[in-house]
Amino acid sequence: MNIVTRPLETELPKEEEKLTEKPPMYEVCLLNDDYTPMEFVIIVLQKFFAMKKENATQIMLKVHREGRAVCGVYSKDIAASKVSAVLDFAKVYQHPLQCVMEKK
Ligand code: TYC
Repeated sequence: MNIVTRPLETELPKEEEKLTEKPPMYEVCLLNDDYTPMEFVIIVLQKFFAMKKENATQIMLKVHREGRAVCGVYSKDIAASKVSAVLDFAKVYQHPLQCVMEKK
């Protein structure tokens, strides 16, 4: 529908909505497993999610007890690079640590 035939009041607000829509954000989560050492997970949280040791310990324990926890919320690109960095780091040390991103 072009600008001449388009009904003014029905179409215009939708177009404006699109312009003001915020980009989606993604949660980056760590998943529990039985083999990755707790101390290694704490290091990951400090190194890649800028957590202090006390907070990193709490998040690690949440993952350990509940199966997963959110480590941070980022734009799509930053979330994807956090996931890759964590998985690469775990691979180097041969730990099976899993990290995923999920649209909020
Ligand atoms: N469950 C692991 C252990 O008992 C610790 C662990 C915590 C592993 C968090 C992964 O994301 C994780 N050694």
